[in-house]
Amino acid sequence: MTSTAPAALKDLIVYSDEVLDALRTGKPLVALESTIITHGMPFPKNVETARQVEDDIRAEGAVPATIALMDGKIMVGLSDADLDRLAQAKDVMKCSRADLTFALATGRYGATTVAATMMAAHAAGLKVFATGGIGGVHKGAEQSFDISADLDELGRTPVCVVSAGAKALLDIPKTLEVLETKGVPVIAYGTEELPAFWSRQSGLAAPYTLNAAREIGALLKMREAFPDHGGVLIANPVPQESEIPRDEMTGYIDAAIEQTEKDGIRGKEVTPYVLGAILNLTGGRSLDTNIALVRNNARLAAKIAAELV
Ligand code: PSU
Ligand code: MN
Repeated sequence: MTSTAPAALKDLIVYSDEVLDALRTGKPLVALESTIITHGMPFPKNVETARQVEDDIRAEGAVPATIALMDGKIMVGLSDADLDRLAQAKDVMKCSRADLTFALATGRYGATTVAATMMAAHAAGLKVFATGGIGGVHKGAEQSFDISADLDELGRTPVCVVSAGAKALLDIPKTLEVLETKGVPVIAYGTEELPAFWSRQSGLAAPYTLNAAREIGALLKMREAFPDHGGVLIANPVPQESEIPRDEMTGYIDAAIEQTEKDGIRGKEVTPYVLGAILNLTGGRSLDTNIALVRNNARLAAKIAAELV
Protein backbone atom coordinates (compact mmCIF):
# COMPACT_ATOMS: atom_id res chain seq x y z
CA MET A 1 0.00 0.00 0.00
CA THR A 2 2.84 2.43 -0.78
CA SER A 3 1.85 3.58 -4.29
CA THR A 4 0.08 6.92 -4.61
CA ALA A 5 -1.66 6.34 -7.95
CA PRO A 6 -5.20 5.03 -7.55
CA ALA A 7 -5.68 1.41 -8.55
CA ALA A 8 -7.35 0.87 -11.93
CA LEU A 9 -10.24 -1.54 -11.61
CA LYS A 10 -9.12 -3.61 -14.60
CA ASP A 11 -5.72 -4.15 -12.99
CA LEU A 12 -7.38 -5.66 -9.94
CA ILE A 13 -9.12 -8.40 -11.93
CA VAL A 14 -7.45 -11.76 -12.60
CA TYR A 15 -9.36 -13.96 -15.06
CA SER A 16 -9.01 -17.72 -15.30
CA ASP A 17 -7.95 -18.97 -18.74
CA GLU A 18 -11.40 -20.49 -19.27
CA VAL A 19 -13.17 -17.19 -18.52
CA LEU A 20 -10.74 -15.14 -20.59
CA ASP A 21 -11.31 -17.44 -23.56
CA ALA A 22 -15.10 -17.17 -23.13
CA LEU A 23 -14.92 -13.35 -23.08
CA ARG A 24 -12.76 -13.31 -26.21
CA THR A 25 -14.86 -15.79 -28.15
CA GLY A 26 -18.26 -14.57 -26.96
CA LYS A 27 -19.37 -17.65 -25.02
CA PRO A 28 -22.11 -17.30 -22.41
CA LEU A 29 -20.74 -16.71 -18.90
CA VAL A 30 -22.26 -17.25 -15.45
CA ALA A 31 -20.79 -15.66 -12.32
CA LEU A 32 -20.88 -17.61 -9.02
CA GLU A 33 -20.41 -16.30 -5.48
CA SER A 34 -17.98 -17.71 -2.90
CA THR A 35 -19.64 -16.89 0.45
CA ILE A 36 -21.87 -19.89 -0.11
CA ILE A 37 -18.65 -21.98 -0.21
CA THR A 38 -16.91 -20.52 2.85
CA HIS A 39 -19.84 -19.49 5.07
CA GLY A 40 -22.84 -21.35 3.66
CA MET A 41 -21.81 -25.00 3.58
CA PRO A 42 -19.43 -27.23 5.59
CA PHE A 43 -16.21 -28.70 4.10
CA PRO A 44 -15.94 -30.91 2.02
CA LYS A 45 -19.53 -30.61 0.71
CA ASN A 46 -18.83 -26.94 -0.04
CA VAL A 47 -16.02 -27.61 -2.52
CA GLU A 48 -17.74 -30.67 -4.01
CA THR A 49 -20.84 -28.55 -4.62
CA ALA A 50 -18.82 -25.65 -6.05
CA ARG A 51 -17.28 -28.04 -8.62
CA GLN A 52 -20.61 -29.71 -9.36
CA VAL A 53 -22.27 -26.32 -9.98
CA GLU A 54 -19.46 -25.29 -12.34
CA ASP A 55 -19.93 -28.54 -14.27
CA ASP A 56 -23.70 -28.00 -14.45
CA ILE A 57 -23.01 -24.66 -16.14
CA ARG A 58 -20.53 -26.23 -18.57
CA ALA A 59 -23.03 -28.99 -19.40
CA GLU A 60 -25.44 -26.24 -20.54
CA GLY A 61 -22.76 -24.86 -22.88
CA ALA A 62 -21.81 -21.86 -20.71
CA VAL A 63 -18.67 -21.01 -18.75
CA PRO A 64 -18.62 -20.63 -14.93
CA ALA A 65 -16.78 -17.79 -13.20
CA THR A 66 -16.52 -18.32 -9.45
CA ILE A 67 -15.53 -15.02 -7.86
CA ALA A 68 -13.36 -14.51 -4.76
CA LEU A 69 -10.72 -12.12 -3.40
CA MET A 70 -7.15 -13.39 -3.06
CA ASP A 71 -3.85 -11.59 -2.50
CA GLY A 72 -5.30 -8.17 -3.35
CA LYS A 73 -6.93 -9.35 -6.57
CA ILE A 74 -10.49 -10.02 -7.70
CA MET A 75 -10.36 -13.56 -9.03
CA VAL A 76 -12.90 -14.14 -11.80
CA GLY A 77 -12.81 -17.89 -12.35
CA LEU A 78 -10.91 -20.03 -9.84
CA SER A 79 -8.46 -22.81 -10.62
CA ASP A 80 -8.99 -26.16 -8.88
CA ALA A 81 -6.14 -25.35 -6.51
CA ASP A 82 -7.57 -21.91 -5.66
CA LEU A 83 -11.01 -23.40 -5.03
CA ASP A 84 -9.46 -25.95 -2.64
CA ARG A 85 -7.45 -23.26 -0.86
CA LEU A 86 -10.52 -21.08 -0.39
CA ALA A 87 -12.80 -23.90 0.77
CA GLN A 88 -10.37 -24.93 3.52
CA ALA A 89 -8.86 -21.60 4.49
CA LYS A 90 -9.47 -20.26 8.00
CA ASP A 91 -10.40 -16.63 8.59
CA VAL A 92 -11.82 -15.98 5.14
CA MET A 93 -13.60 -12.61 5.27
CA LYS A 94 -17.25 -12.56 4.28
CA CYS A 95 -17.18 -9.62 1.88
CA SER A 96 -20.15 -7.50 0.98
CA ARG A 97 -19.86 -4.03 -0.63
CA ALA A 98 -18.54 -2.50 2.61
CA ASP A 99 -15.81 -5.14 2.99
CA LEU A 100 -14.55 -5.54 -0.58
CA THR A 101 -11.85 -2.87 -0.66
CA PHE A 102 -10.67 -3.69 2.88
CA ALA A 103 -10.01 -7.28 1.87
CA LEU A 104 -8.26 -6.18 -1.34
CA ALA A 105 -6.12 -3.52 0.31
CA THR A 106 -4.94 -5.87 3.07
CA GLY A 107 -4.48 -8.90 0.80
CA ARG A 108 -6.89 -11.02 2.85
CA TYR A 109 -8.85 -13.94 1.46
CA GLY A 110 -12.36 -12.73 0.84
CA ALA A 111 -15.49 -14.65 -0.06
CA THR A 112 -17.92 -12.48 -1.97
CA THR A 113 -21.62 -12.20 -1.05
CA VAL A 114 -24.32 -11.54 -3.62
CA ALA A 115 -23.61 -7.78 -3.38
CA ALA A 116 -19.83 -8.03 -3.84
CA THR A 117 -20.16 -10.72 -6.51
CA MET A 118 -22.48 -8.44 -8.47
CA MET A 119 -19.91 -5.63 -8.24
CA ALA A 120 -17.10 -7.91 -9.41
CA ALA A 121 -19.18 -9.54 -12.14
CA HIS A 122 -20.18 -6.15 -13.53
CA ALA A 123 -16.58 -4.92 -13.43
CA ALA A 124 -15.52 -8.07 -15.29
CA GLY A 125 -18.21 -7.73 -17.98
CA LEU A 126 -20.52 -10.56 -16.81
CA LYS A 127 -24.28 -10.07 -16.84
CA VAL A 128 -25.72 -13.23 -15.26
CA PHE A 129 -25.01 -14.62 -11.79
CA ALA A 130 -26.34 -17.78 -10.10
CA THR A 131 -26.63 -18.17 -6.32
CA GLY A 132 -28.81 -19.87 -3.70
CA GLY A 133 -30.73 -17.17 -1.89
CA ILE A 134 -30.21 -13.44 -1.57
CA GLY A 135 -29.81 -11.53 1.68
CA GLY A 136 -32.74 -9.29 2.59
CA VAL A 137 -34.62 -7.59 5.39
CA HIS A 138 -34.18 -9.63 8.56
CA LYS A 139 -37.08 -10.34 10.89
CA GLY A 140 -37.04 -7.65 13.57
CA ALA A 141 -35.23 -5.20 11.26
CA GLU A 142 -37.36 -2.41 12.71
CA GLN A 143 -35.25 -2.88 15.87
CA SER A 144 -31.93 -4.17 14.51
CA PHE A 145 -31.79 -2.23 11.20
CA ASP A 146 -30.34 -5.46 9.70
CA ILE A 147 -30.99 -5.15 5.98
CA SER A 148 -28.60 -6.90 3.58
CA ALA A 149 -26.53 -4.77 1.21
CA ASP A 150 -27.65 -7.28 -1.47
CA LEU A 151 -30.87 -5.28 -1.86
CA ASP A 152 -29.08 -1.98 -2.44
CA GLU A 153 -26.73 -3.66 -4.91
CA LEU A 154 -29.63 -5.12 -6.86
CA GLY A 155 -30.95 -1.56 -7.11
CA ARG A 156 -27.75 -0.16 -8.59
CA THR A 157 -25.73 -2.82 -10.45
CA PRO A 158 -26.93 -4.22 -13.79
CA VAL A 159 -26.54 -7.95 -13.19
CA CYS A 160 -29.27 -10.61 -13.39
CA VAL A 161 -29.25 -12.64 -10.16
CA VAL A 162 -30.79 -16.12 -10.39
CA SER A 163 -31.87 -17.22 -6.89
CA ALA A 164 -34.37 -19.60 -5.29
CA GLY A 165 -36.11 -16.59 -3.75
CA ALA A 166 -35.49 -15.16 -0.31
CA LYS A 167 -34.98 -17.44 2.65
CA ALA A 168 -37.96 -17.70 4.95
CA LEU A 169 -35.66 -16.74 7.81
CA LEU A 170 -35.93 -13.22 6.40
CA ASP A 171 -38.98 -11.00 6.49
CA ILE A 172 -40.04 -11.73 2.90
CA PRO A 173 -42.85 -9.13 2.62
CA LYS A 174 -40.47 -6.37 3.80
CA THR A 175 -37.75 -7.68 1.48
CA LEU A 176 -40.16 -7.41 -1.46
CA GLU A 177 -41.09 -3.86 -0.44
CA VAL A 178 -37.44 -2.75 -0.38
CA LEU A 179 -36.78 -4.37 -3.75
CA GLU A 180 -39.71 -2.50 -5.21
CA THR A 181 -38.49 0.79 -3.71
CA LYS A 182 -35.06 0.20 -5.25
CA GLY A 183 -36.60 -0.49 -8.65
CA VAL A 184 -35.70 -4.17 -8.89
CA PRO A 185 -37.97 -6.38 -11.01
CA VAL A 186 -38.63 -9.63 -9.14
CA ILE A 187 -39.57 -12.39 -11.54
CA ALA A 188 -40.61 -15.88 -10.51
CA TYR A 189 -39.71 -18.56 -13.03
CA GLY A 190 -42.56 -20.86 -14.03
CA THR A 191 -44.71 -20.13 -10.97
CA GLU A 192 -47.16 -17.50 -9.77
CA GLU A 193 -45.98 -17.78 -6.17
CA LEU A 194 -42.72 -16.40 -4.85
CA PRO A 195 -40.52 -19.36 -3.86
CA ALA A 196 -38.84 -19.31 -0.43
CA PHE A 197 -35.47 -21.05 -0.90
CA TRP A 198 -35.94 -24.49 0.76
CA SER A 199 -39.68 -24.39 -0.04
CA ARG A 200 -41.48 -23.80 -3.30
CA GLN A 201 -44.11 -21.78 -1.46
CA SER A 202 -43.91 -18.54 0.52
CA GLY A 203 -47.59 -17.68 0.73
CA LEU A 204 -46.87 -14.54 -1.30
CA ALA A 205 -47.70 -13.86 -4.93
CA ALA A 206 -44.67 -13.17 -7.12
CA PRO A 207 -44.63 -9.63 -8.54
CA TYR A 208 -44.07 -11.11 -12.04
CA THR A 209 -43.86 -14.50 -13.71
CA LEU A 210 -41.93 -15.57 -16.82
CA ASN A 211 -41.87 -19.12 -18.14
CA ALA A 212 -38.80 -19.32 -20.40
CA ALA A 213 -35.15 -18.25 -20.43
CA ARG A 214 -35.83 -16.59 -23.77
CA GLU A 215 -38.43 -14.30 -22.16
CA ILE A 216 -36.03 -13.40 -19.36
CA GLY A 217 -33.31 -12.65 -21.92
CA ALA A 218 -35.66 -10.33 -23.79
CA LEU A 219 -36.45 -8.45 -20.57
CA LEU A 220 -32.75 -8.06 -19.76
CA LYS A 221 -32.03 -6.67 -23.23
CA MET A 222 -34.92 -4.23 -22.84
CA ARG A 223 -33.58 -3.07 -19.52
CA GLU A 224 -30.18 -2.27 -21.05
CA ALA A 225 -31.84 0.53 -23.01
CA PHE A 226 -31.85 2.51 -19.74
CA PRO A 227 -28.33 3.69 -18.94
CA ASP A 228 -28.78 3.61 -15.15
CA HIS A 229 -30.81 0.45 -14.79
CA GLY A 230 -29.91 -1.81 -11.89
CA GLY A 231 -30.23 -5.55 -11.38
CA VAL A 232 -33.01 -8.05 -11.95
CA LEU A 233 -33.91 -10.80 -9.49
CA ILE A 234 -35.07 -14.17 -10.79
CA ALA A 235 -36.75 -16.46 -8.23
CA ASN A 236 -36.49 -20.06 -9.40
CA PRO A 237 -38.31 -22.61 -7.22
CA VAL A 238 -36.33 -25.56 -5.83
CA PRO A 239 -37.22 -28.81 -7.67
CA GLN A 240 -40.24 -30.51 -6.09
CA GLU A 241 -38.39 -33.71 -5.12
CA SER A 242 -35.78 -31.72 -3.14
CA GLU A 243 -37.96 -29.21 -1.32
CA ILE A 244 -38.72 -29.05 2.39
CA PRO A 245 -42.37 -27.97 2.55
CA ARG A 246 -43.14 -24.56 4.02
CA ASP A 247 -45.09 -25.77 7.07
CA GLU A 248 -42.25 -28.05 8.11
CA MET A 249 -39.58 -25.42 7.41
CA THR A 250 -41.30 -22.79 9.58
CA GLY A 251 -40.65 -24.85 12.72
CA TYR A 252 -36.93 -25.24 11.97
CA ILE A 253 -36.52 -21.56 11.11
CA ASP A 254 -38.24 -20.32 14.27
CA ALA A 255 -36.09 -22.61 16.42
CA ALA A 256 -32.89 -21.55 14.61
CA ILE A 257 -33.64 -17.84 14.99
CA GLU A 258 -34.45 -18.32 18.68
CA GLN A 259 -31.12 -20.11 19.12
CA THR A 260 -29.27 -17.33 17.26
CA GLU A 261 -30.81 -14.62 19.46
CA LYS A 262 -30.15 -16.62 22.63
CA ASP A 263 -26.49 -16.97 21.64
CA GLY A 264 -26.24 -13.21 21.10
CA ILE A 265 -25.21 -13.42 17.43
CA ARG A 266 -25.36 -10.11 15.53
CA GLY A 267 -24.57 -8.47 12.20
CA LYS A 268 -22.92 -10.38 9.40
CA GLU A 269 -22.62 -13.56 11.46
CA VAL A 270 -26.40 -13.93 11.66
CA THR A 271 -27.04 -15.57 8.27
CA PRO A 272 -24.25 -18.20 8.51
CA TYR A 273 -25.23 -18.98 12.12
CA VAL A 274 -28.91 -19.48 11.34
CA LEU A 275 -27.99 -21.67 8.35
CA GLY A 276 -25.77 -23.81 10.61
CA ALA A 277 -28.54 -24.17 13.19
CA ILE A 278 -31.04 -25.20 10.50
CA LEU A 279 -28.54 -27.76 9.18
CA ASN A 280 -28.41 -29.37 12.64
CA LEU A 281 -32.16 -29.20 13.21
CA THR A 282 -32.92 -30.88 9.87
CA GLY A 283 -30.23 -33.52 10.34
CA GLY A 284 -28.43 -32.37 7.18
CA ARG A 285 -31.50 -32.40 4.96
CA SER A 286 -31.42 -28.60 4.49
CA LEU A 287 -27.96 -28.96 2.93
CA ASP A 288 -29.21 -31.44 0.30
CA THR A 289 -31.99 -29.00 -0.53
CA ASN A 290 -29.52 -26.12 -0.69
CA ILE A 291 -27.28 -28.03 -3.10
CA ALA A 292 -30.22 -29.02 -5.33
CA LEU A 293 -31.51 -25.46 -5.60
CA VAL A 294 -28.10 -23.94 -6.36
CA ARG A 295 -27.57 -26.48 -9.16
CA ASN A 296 -31.05 -25.75 -10.49
CA ASN A 297 -30.29 -22.01 -10.48
CA ALA A 298 -26.96 -22.55 -12.23
CA ARG A 299 -28.65 -24.41 -15.09
CA LEU A 300 -31.26 -21.68 -15.55
CA ALA A 301 -28.59 -18.95 -15.36
CA ALA A 302 -26.62 -20.71 -18.12
CA LYS A 303 -29.72 -20.74 -20.33
CA ILE A 304 -30.35 -17.03 -19.66
CA ALA A 305 -26.70 -16.18 -20.37
CA ALA A 306 -26.99 -18.01 -23.71
CA GLU A 307 -29.82 -15.63 -24.66
CA LEU A 308 -27.51 -12.63 -24.22
CA VAL A 309 -24.65 -13.61 -26.56
N1 PSU B 1 -27.64 -18.04 0.96
C1 PSU B 1 -27.10 -19.23 1.32
N2 PSU B 1 -25.87 -19.25 1.85
C2 PSU B 1 -25.17 -18.10 2.01
C3 PSU B 1 -25.75 -16.83 1.63
C4 PSU B 1 -26.99 -16.87 1.10
O1 PSU B 1 -27.71 -20.28 1.19
O2 PSU B 1 -24.05 -18.18 2.50
C5 PSU B 1 -24.92 -15.57 1.73
C6 PSU B 1 -24.93 -14.87 0.36
O3 PSU B 1 -23.60 -14.60 0.00
C7 PSU B 1 -25.68 -13.58 0.63
C8 PSU B 1 -25.28 -13.33 2.06
O4 PSU B 1 -25.31 -12.53 -0.23
O5 PSU B 1 -25.39 -14.61 2.66
C9 PSU B 1 -26.13 -12.30 2.75
O6 PSU B 1 -25.49 -11.91 3.92
P1 PSU B 1 -25.93 -10.56 4.65
O7 PSU B 1 -27.34 -10.78 5.09
O8 PSU B 1 -24.97 -10.42 5.79
O9 PSU B 1 -25.79 -9.44 3.63
MN1 MN C 1 -26.89 -8.10 7.74
